[in-house]
Amino acid sequence: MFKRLTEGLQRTKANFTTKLANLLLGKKEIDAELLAELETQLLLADVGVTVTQEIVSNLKKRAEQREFVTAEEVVPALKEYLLSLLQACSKPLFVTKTEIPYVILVVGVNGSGKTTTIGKLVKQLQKNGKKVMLAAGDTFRAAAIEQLQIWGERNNVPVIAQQAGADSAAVAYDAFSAAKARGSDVLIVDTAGRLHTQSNLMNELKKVVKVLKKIDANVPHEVLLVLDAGIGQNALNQAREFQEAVGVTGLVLTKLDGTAKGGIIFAIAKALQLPIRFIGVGEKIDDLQPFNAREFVDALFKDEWTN
Ligand SMILES: Nc1nc2c(ncn2[C@@H]2O[C@H](COP(=O)(O)OP(=O)(O)O)[C@@H](O)[C@H]2O)c(=O)[nH]1
Ligand SMILES: [Mg+2]
Repeated sequence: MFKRLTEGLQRTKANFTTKLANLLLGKKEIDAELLAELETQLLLADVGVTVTQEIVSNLKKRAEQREFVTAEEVVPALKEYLLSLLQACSKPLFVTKTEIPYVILVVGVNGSGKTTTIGKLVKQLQKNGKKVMLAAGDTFRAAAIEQLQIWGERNNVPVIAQQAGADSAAVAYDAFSAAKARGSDVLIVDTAGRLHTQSNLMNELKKVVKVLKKIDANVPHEVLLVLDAGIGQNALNQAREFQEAVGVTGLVLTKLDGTAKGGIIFAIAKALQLPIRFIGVGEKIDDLQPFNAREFVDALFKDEWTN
């Protein structure tokens, strides 16, 4: 798992940790030039303006107080700061035994990795002995329904679906009733990521939530927003929109393997303050990993910094 994580983070490592290591290691003085360079590199790694400014001004102050003399001494402090940012968001998804079925609504824009994440998640839940059911709530295209059905067959779990163009709230309602009737432990509802307009999409998602709440006010127990790490700062705007429409309770950050912009995770942690439940570091089933802040930071800094 840790090996997959380090491999998956290669590009981000090259764009982030390797460059920072080159900048900070060796007996260099901490001066304005070095701090300016550090600022640039953090921004280029998509860590975001807020986090970058906070880091740089904090380090500057500590350098002025002579807490650090050489640039190398900054390294542990930087790692510590990044870790603390992520630790605040390191809360694994906990599927309760009392809420049956435990309902997970999966949202996110088209192509972010919702359906694939669901497929991988099913496998993990099954490993933990859970009986899972899926709902094909992305009714926008027939291919989207089929894609979920293929994952259902692969994992041998039932998929509640209607034809393309059907009302996704009706699919979710049917699926919830079916999951109750058949004693499923977990129901995962897939949704569309694109409709004719963005406001149509948000209205559809709101309707899905409203209809589910008619049966049980506590449902969905988890609204999982899937974000493609490769889109950089746009992820923040997307998250805010979904947050406003349906109240996101957890995040999945996918495609960290395909991007050098993995530093976005720090911007996301700082700006959204939402639990990061899983990260995607590849297309294989084990490439969806429960998020662990310390492991993530260790993987990112592995071989670059031994401190
Ligand atoms: N490399 C990589 N590809 C991923 C990851 N997660 C999803 N994908 C790919 O992203 C594409 C879109 O995924 P899909 O689940 O269909 O997105 P959806 O439209 O949100 O349901 C597919 O080709 C997936 O295989 C990941 O973590 N890493
Ligand atoms: Mg999909």
